[in-house]
Amino acid sequence: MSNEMYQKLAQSLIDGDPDACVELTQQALAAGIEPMAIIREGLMVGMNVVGEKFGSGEYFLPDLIIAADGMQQAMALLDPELTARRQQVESAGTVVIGTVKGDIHEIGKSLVGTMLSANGFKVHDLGVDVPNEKFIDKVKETGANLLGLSALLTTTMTMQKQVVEALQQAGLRGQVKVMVGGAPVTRSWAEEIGADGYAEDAMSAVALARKLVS
Ligand code: B1M
Repeated sequence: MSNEMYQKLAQSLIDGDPDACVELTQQALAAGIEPMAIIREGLMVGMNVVGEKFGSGEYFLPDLIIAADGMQQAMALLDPELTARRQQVESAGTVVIGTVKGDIHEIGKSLVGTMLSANGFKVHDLGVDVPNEKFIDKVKETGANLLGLSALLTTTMTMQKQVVEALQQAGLRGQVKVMVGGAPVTRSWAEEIGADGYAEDAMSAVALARKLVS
């Protein structure tokens, strides 16, 4: 039953049909499927196919935009459900998170932010295309102990390095752990730029965040 639902959800993104995506997400929730499973097994599977087709030249930018619209509308339904499952724990820490300068990919970063928030972290989400200084200012202002930097483009990953350097220059490196992620980001990149950790997806981001601030 749910396998078929996941496939239909993925297909709605591949077909560029945001209305069907929203309807299927509502149906999946009504059927009692866990929001994280809807994201992982349905939406992300479809989004990855769209990304592959774009990479191979079969799809064009409008196809990406329509798929992202479908996924964002579905996420608007899933976010409150994820938050409603909020763990009743003492504040796990304060996180500043954003997508780095020059990069407007929002969905993965927002999902990581939602999951951190649902797991007891106080999250300040700066959005996308965030200038380096804005990360620094927000860490100063909030006294955050964790900074999350998302980058989805090979061309913008370098901003993660620049932010780590800027933290150092501002004398804040000792106060805040840095977590990096995003499709092109790897563990070895995280090590190379002096970040404290790399997470592959939203669930592992929560586990890593807990480890880093403990
Ligand atoms: Co763009 N895009 N895009 N795109 N896009 C990719 C990333 C790409 C891989 C597609 C491809 O070619 N196959 C490619 C990048 C190639 C590269 O550099 N390696 C690409 C490109 C080239 C571009 C443009 C340059 C296209 C153009 O204009 N010619 C352009 C760049 C714009 C810019 O940012 N300056 C562009 C634009 C767009 C849209 C605006 C149309 C749209 C984004 C809309 C939006 O976010 N509001 C878009 C989309 C949708 C994608 C794909 C298809 C899907 C991204 C997504 O939302 N995935 C993507 C292909 C792909 O990734 N398969 C692609 C779903 C999301 C839940 O997953 O974001 O990976 P993801 O997040 C995951 C993990 O990565 C991780 O956890 C998340 C949840 O599990 N994670 C973290 C993410 N951040 C983290 C932070 C952490 C920890 C984990 O700690 C802080």
